[in-house]
Amino acid sequence: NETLEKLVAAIKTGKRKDAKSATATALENGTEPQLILDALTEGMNDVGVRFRANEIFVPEVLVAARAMQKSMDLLEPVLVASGIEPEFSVVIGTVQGDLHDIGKNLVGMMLKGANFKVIDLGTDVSADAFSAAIKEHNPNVIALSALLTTTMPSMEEIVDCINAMDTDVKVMVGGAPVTQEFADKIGAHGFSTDAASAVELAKKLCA
Ligand code: B1M
Repeated sequence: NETLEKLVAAIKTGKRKDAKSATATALENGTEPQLILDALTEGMNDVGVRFRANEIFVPEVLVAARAMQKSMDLLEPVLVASGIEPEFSVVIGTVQGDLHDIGKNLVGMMLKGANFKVIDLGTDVSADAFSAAIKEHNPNVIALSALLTTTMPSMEEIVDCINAMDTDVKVMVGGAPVTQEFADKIGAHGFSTDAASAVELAKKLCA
């Protein structure tokens, strides 16, 4: 699909306008939102590989992330357009010390697409902020994202704090360095490797 190839290229090179117009064209052509998401992930994965190989640096990664956000701005309403009142709610955030939000945003979007109410606390979210959000919103699920090995301890601290509260809320965790083994060790209720399986997991935790 030529449009999706253009989208992948726009993400790789951080071209915001191209990312936006390719996304708009793909949507007009009736492309499955999942295929558009796959193109975004492919572009961003390539950026990750080149960043690791020291071929590109933080500024290039940032423009790629912004191009991806432009595309996601158009994609989100399409995913959310189900119009049915959400039955379950999720509070999502990237853990304290961690500013990576692309994966978290994808998970949030997919959850909205699956008709969850999503309360997004953003990045660098403390245990206190999560516990305040539990009291305020009484969600079914808390979803924690971490992309740095150095912020995995924050994830553990937040899970400890939530598990010490008088609540039935279920905690799910994810992000590139997180494993099932780590999730089990810190007492999380679930782990998933990607945004699509995060939706399946959230459904299972709410059942
Ligand atoms: Co950073 N960064 N970064 N970075 N960055 C990584 C993560 C890194 C692996 C790159 C590398 O060096 N190889 C490395 C971490 C090393 C480690 O800890 N082992 C790293 C580093 C070191 C850093 C800095 C420390 C760099 C520096 O300043 N020296 C710094 C830290 C800042 C901070 O957070 N305090 C930093 C900064 C940045 C940018 C700001 C430049 C930018 C973030 C922009 C943004 O998010 N708004 C950035 C980016 C973009 C990356 C890479 C290139 C891409 C991450 C990404 O968005 N991937 C990344 C290298 C890589 O992963 N290839 C890297 C795409 C995204 C769709 O995937 O987030 O994995 P991901 O999400 C997936 C799954 O993991 C899962 O579903 C998603 C979709 O399938 N998932 C969940 C995620 N959360 C989930 C939650 C769930 C379930 C599933 O349930 C709750």
